[in-house]
Amino acid sequence: FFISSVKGARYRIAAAHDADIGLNAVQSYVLQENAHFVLNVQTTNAGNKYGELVLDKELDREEQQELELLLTAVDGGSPQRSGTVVIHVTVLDANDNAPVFSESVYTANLQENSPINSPVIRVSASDADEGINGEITYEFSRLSEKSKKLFSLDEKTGEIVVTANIDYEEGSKYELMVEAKDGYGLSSEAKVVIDITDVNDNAPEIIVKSLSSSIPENAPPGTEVGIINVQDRDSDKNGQVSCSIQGNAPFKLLSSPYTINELCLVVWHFC
Ligand SMILES: [Ca+2]
Ligand SMILES: [Ca+2]
Ligand SMILES: [Ca+2]
Ligand SMILES: [Ca+2]
Repeated sequence: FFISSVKGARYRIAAAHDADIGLNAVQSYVLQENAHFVLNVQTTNAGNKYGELVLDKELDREEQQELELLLTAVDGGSPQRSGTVVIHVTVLDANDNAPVFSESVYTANLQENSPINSPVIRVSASDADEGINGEITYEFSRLSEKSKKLFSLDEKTGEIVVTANIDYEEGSKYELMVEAKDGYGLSSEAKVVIDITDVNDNAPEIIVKSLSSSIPENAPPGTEVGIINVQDRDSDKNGQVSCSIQGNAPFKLLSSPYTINELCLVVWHFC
């Protein structure tokens, strides 16, 4: 028997042969107690008895791939005679398992400006079914246009690699949803979180916002001469800027009381 079925399914067993007739012929069948099948004995119009195996508790190939049942046919003669057969049952696979990811959330760190094809992370799912029922392919689901340009996913290996320049200043974190599908379309999802690490790839920029073209010679120390805006697109230490005036000029830079990125150029002392 090859079985792939739901509870209540019936499998007819060929009638046992008994050369005798009447009471001396087969009177009953007995099925050895087992976890999945019960026996249902039917009588044909001609009065012959045959057995039916009725699936009482569903089979799971992932739990048990084969089982053996002992069926005994008993006649009504005296002495009573019986014959026993072993019924081998092979359980066929049904696609009853979706792929399962090894993690529900994968996290990866990636340095900005990593070269094209740099590996980011490999996702992996398994499927308990066999053959095409358990064959997994990977793909992105609900991917933003931006992420689509930056990353690709190998549908066979689950490896995510870089496909374009990653700029921390454009985006410091990406969340991608990946899907694992088996051969018949059962699927599951996992999330991949990619944190981009900043690299010091931007020089500070100095913008003179205002500057007095002339200053009276008796201007007192502290007189504001100009406002300078200083910016560095990098983060943390990579974006911290220190400014100084070269040479021996009678000016000083003070941090602006109003804006974090601004400095005031003030008169300090005339020699
Ligand atoms: Ca299965
Ligand atoms: Ca499956
Ligand atoms: Ca940077
Ligand atoms: Ca910088």
